[in-house]
Amino acid sequence: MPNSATASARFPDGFLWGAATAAHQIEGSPLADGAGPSIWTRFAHTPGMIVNGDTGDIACDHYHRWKQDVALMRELGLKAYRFSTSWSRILPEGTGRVNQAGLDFYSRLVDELLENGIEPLLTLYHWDLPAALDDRGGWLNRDIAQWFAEYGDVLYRALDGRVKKWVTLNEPWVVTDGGYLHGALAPGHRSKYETPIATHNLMRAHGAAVQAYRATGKHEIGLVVNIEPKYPASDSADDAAAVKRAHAYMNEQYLDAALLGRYPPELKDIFGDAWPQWPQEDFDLIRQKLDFIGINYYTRSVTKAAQSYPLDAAVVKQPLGTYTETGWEVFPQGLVDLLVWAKDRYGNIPTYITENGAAFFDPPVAEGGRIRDPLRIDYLQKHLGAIRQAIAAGCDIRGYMVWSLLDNMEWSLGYSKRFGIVHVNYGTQERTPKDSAHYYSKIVASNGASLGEPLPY
Ligand code: GBH
Repeated sequence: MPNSATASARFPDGFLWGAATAAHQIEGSPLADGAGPSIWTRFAHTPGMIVNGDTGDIACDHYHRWKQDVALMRELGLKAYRFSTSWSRILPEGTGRVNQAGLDFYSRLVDELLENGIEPLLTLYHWDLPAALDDRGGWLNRDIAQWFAEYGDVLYRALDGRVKKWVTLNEPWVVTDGGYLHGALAPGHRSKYETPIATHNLMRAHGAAVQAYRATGKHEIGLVVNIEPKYPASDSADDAAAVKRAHAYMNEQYLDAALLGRYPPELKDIFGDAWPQWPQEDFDLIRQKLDFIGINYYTRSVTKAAQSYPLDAAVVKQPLGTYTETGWEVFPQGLVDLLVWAKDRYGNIPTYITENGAAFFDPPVAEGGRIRDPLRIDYLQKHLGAIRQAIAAGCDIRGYMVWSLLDNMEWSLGYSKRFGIVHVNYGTQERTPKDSAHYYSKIVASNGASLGEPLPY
């Protein structure tokens, strides 16, 4: 497609510009006001699991500073805010008794957002499973589909109407790959046998929560997945096969289940005797009509065949590539490729980019409170350009949420990596918008028109 066509293409009217966070990464006070512990509270307090022994006990203290954080979003002109609710604040045992104080916290937050003209997007599950449910098998217990639907129902009844965009799960791939296969994330298991079971129960829970939403909710619900396009390291048949496996495992597995009612056949080759046969009625539960999908995009991977457990594939570092502080390659074209792929495979379902962003080392706060983060600005500019290209190619993209509003608790990397467009001083809890926040703010105000302007460096 000619560059002139993409350069003149505009973002659609009403494009939803926002920022994203997740409960455990910013709130702190995980046990306040009657909340039960989650697997992340437990994991972070298990020695050796998090870099520097960090925990989410204080994080960004958003649990107390939510009002000022909403004021900050308003100053930046954000039109939307994607956040997640903590299941064990609302249902301390995961099921049964509702903790009203936990529910009230989110109800106040939603009211404050609406009063400031910011649309809430609520994610039910961003990885912080109630510890009480983990004690009953967690994602390995088939009953979790009902537990999750019950939790969703409590929130739908309390907030639907005020919240009009709901997300069931954030990145089920990360939940199982990190939590059940490689063990770097809570609950820290390492089992090829458990992984497909956890995946399947996540997808059944997703389906059950959508079903419950249709019974009471009147607005929109969808699923958020992380997608990383896979490109072959060479033109060998072995590398092509490795790409197919990696792509099926990470990218097709969840959307195929949710939207097509099946898993890609490569999964059987990957998991071998650990791959179960599932009854057809499970897929009838999993496959529900969705109002939208959310895609989180950070990077691509160039993939080669290699001995690895259980994928037999490895990522090849690119000698001329640019990498962020988490070691992920900056590759905006991958976002165009994946959005076009998703449109063609799943039928152009309304799509939000629900996360995109990068960790870079930021210099200390300079005089005048300025934080120069040119690499993050460059990252945002290139990825927003990619989205504009995908829109020009016919993809139905409705909005963009930068990851993240605030520097925050980067899971097992603790506070060592900063993804925020707003800097957080963890000693004082002072928030300072970085240059990227001011840059993004202009983009939001101009509905993307300022993207064509020269960068402020
Ligand atoms: C998201 O997941 C999470 O939703 C969010 O909570 C988190 O803070 C944010 O990203 C930043 O990490 O090593 O080159 O093979 C990110 C999903 C999946 C993206 C694994 C990077 C590995 C790339 N990630 N992927 S590579």
